[in-house]
Amino acid sequence: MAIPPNRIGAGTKLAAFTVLLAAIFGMAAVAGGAIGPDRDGTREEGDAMAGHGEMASDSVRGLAVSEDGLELELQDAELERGRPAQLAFSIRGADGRPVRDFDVEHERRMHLIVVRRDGSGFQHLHPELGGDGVWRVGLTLPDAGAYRVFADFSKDGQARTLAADLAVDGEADYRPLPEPATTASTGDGYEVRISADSARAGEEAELRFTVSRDGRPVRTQPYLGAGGHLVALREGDLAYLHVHPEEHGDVLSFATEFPSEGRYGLYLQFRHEGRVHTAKLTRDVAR
Ligand SMILES: [Cu+2]
Repeated sequence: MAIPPNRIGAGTKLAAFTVLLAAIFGMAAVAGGAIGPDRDGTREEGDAMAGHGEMASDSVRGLAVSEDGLELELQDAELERGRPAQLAFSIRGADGRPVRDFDVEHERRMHLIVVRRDGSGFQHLHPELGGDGVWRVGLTLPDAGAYRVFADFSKDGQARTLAADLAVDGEADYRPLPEPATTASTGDGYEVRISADSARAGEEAELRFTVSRDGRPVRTQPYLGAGGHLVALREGDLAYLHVHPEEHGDVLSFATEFPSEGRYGLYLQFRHEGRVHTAKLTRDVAR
């Protein structure tokens, strides 16, 4: 399952925000058509990178399944479609043993993002660490296809995102991201609106979201130590950014730096009335 580590830049911390960026390889552009989970020989790192030739190396953490001696190891890289399963994984250190001493970040020591290669089926989970050094979490994937699993954690004060592939058997029905829009529904009664300011590659952009329900503004509740969480995934290679907002209140404002031009899927998560809601929006970033 190992994808060779492929560093494309040194990590830097952007302002006071946690901006994690993992460039994911072995995922030739979804935009170019559906790629089956078991199609081999599609690991076109060079081509994939060429398409993002001016990727700002400073903001790219450039990591895949391993980085600086830490490696994400999924115990099982295949799940049965629609069947509740337990995903088990460990983070192994340079000595090959499971790491156990993680930092608490946003109230949890491990954040796990699971998403299908086309950006559908987003899940944000919080696994539990067992005494054996293995993280476990219940996971059901209703659709077939290739998924990316992002382990988002911090160790010794250093934020990391490692990612691995997970397959669900069957014929995958991949779809492109929806066209960009300024509003999205969470599917459970909330509407999210994004400010229309343009975002440019390599420049800090402020993304502002407002949440409403039945036409009335909603003030979100703190969720995992922040007013909201935003994950951005670049279409095609699923480069990953996780950003936290500047302020609480009626407007959730995220200072985000997109590493390159292109289309991104944005996943905004907020809490209201004790429940977590997710809205998905598409955003184009200009050169
Ligand atoms: Cu989390």
